[in-house]
Amino acid sequence: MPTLTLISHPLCPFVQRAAIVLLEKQVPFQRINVDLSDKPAWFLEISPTGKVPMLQVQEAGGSNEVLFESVAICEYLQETQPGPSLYPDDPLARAKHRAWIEFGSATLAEAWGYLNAKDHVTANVKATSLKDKLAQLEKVPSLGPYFDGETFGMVDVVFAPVFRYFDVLETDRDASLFADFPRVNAWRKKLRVRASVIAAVSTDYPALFRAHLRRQQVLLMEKI
Ligand SMILES: N[C@@H](CCC(=O)N[C@@H](CS)C(=O)NCC(=O)O)C(=O)O
Repeated sequence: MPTLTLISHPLCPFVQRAAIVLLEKQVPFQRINVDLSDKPAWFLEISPTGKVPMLQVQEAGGSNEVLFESVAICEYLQETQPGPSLYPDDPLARAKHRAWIEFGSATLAEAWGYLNAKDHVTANVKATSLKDKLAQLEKVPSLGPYFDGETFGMVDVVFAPVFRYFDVLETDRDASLFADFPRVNAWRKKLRVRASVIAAVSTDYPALFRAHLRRQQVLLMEKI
């Protein structure tokens, strides 16, 4: 088995995807955090995008490869590591899951825009877009307790870091975002107690996330 090193940042939701997959599959790995505000030369040397996550794959024979892009990393782990499959076997179902993963990335972007809004107009626009996404999820027949019923899978992996933001804040304003979507809300609560989801971030994640929002002087700062 190769030695795996996840090149990370403590707050990055894309890093969390790879960490959750590694933890679900119980694969040993090391983690190295990179200061994204002052990227080290070694990181810029190996990263085509200058972004985390990256996964360093060191084979016992000496070869050393580096992967970038969270979805590519998750798919590599899914295909190479033992442990429970995070995709359905049926190709049609699998394709649907991949489409919802893309939807998860769009939902993450709306959530991030909402949380980082510095004025009421932007916050309201982003809240509306986010609620549109939650409304679509609410209609998914398989939803509950996980995205695909009883089986935890890659769509859950992608949504867990999105929901984590709101779990940390839990302000009245954010609770109201989920109020009209009881099935999504129950899903969110199921994901936040999953061992791999909990272990994907450090225990100081809530403090680091709040500090980030304060530094950005976001509108929500009044609430945290
Ligand atoms: N599409 C990429 C997105 C990764 C990404 O945006 N990572 C952020 C941190 S959450 C980053 O490294 N940003 C540094 C930069 O853009 O300079 C993926 O899925 O891996």
